[in-house]
Amino acid sequence: MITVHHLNNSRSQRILWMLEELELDYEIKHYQRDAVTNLAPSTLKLIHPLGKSPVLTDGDITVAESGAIIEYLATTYGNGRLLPKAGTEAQRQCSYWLHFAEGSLMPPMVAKLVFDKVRANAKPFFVKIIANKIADKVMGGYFGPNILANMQFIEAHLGHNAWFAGDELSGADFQMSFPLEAAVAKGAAMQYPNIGAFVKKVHSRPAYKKALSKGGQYDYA
Ligand SMILES: N[C@@H](CCC(=O)N[C@@H](CS)C(=O)NCC(=O)O)C(=O)O
Repeated sequence: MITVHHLNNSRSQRILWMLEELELDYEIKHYQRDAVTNLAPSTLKLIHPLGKSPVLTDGDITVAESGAIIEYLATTYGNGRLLPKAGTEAQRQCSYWLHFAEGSLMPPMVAKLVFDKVRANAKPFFVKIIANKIADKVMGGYFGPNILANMQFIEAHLGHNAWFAGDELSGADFQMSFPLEAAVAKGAAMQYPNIGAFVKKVHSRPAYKKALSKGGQYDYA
């Protein structure tokens, strides 16, 4: 039996969506973030040493990392669905975006989240001034321009592609859904209409809705 070790409000939601698209039987083991630290409970480390979600177990097999889980599910249960044929342009695109989501897009987004928290929590007043100056310098000099370039690049790609790998839904779309949902939840659809339309299209799919009803708390849908 496939089990998804699922943390509330997390990247794990995209795995539930994929499982629903594949119409597979699976169970969900729910884990709750700590209310103060937002971290996963230490029990998740019993499943995988890093204690991050998603993690999937399938009999004796344990798979961590969203991209690896998506590839595992598509190659094991996809019957040719959700991973384009090897050697095609669609396959190269699918592979590119599968890696891009966690390799290029998420790191500056997470850095922004951390700096926003530093700004919000720095006390007393003079520490806040210094914290803001450091955050402005790092965000303005590095992470900010990277986020902008990434978002403009994705927006242009979605301007002439229905899905990330071309005409068909693929593993790349599950992987890209989480960062784009997070961006849209913060208002990105105004500036990036193609990204807004992509997230809306994802949210309208019956499989996505089913996954959402099973996954519990998820603030980005
Ligand atoms: N690159 C990993 C990232 C996994 C990850 O950081 N997951 C977050 C949830 S979105 C998590 O488990 N956070 C809780 C923690 O770090 O304790 C993936 O895509 O699976």
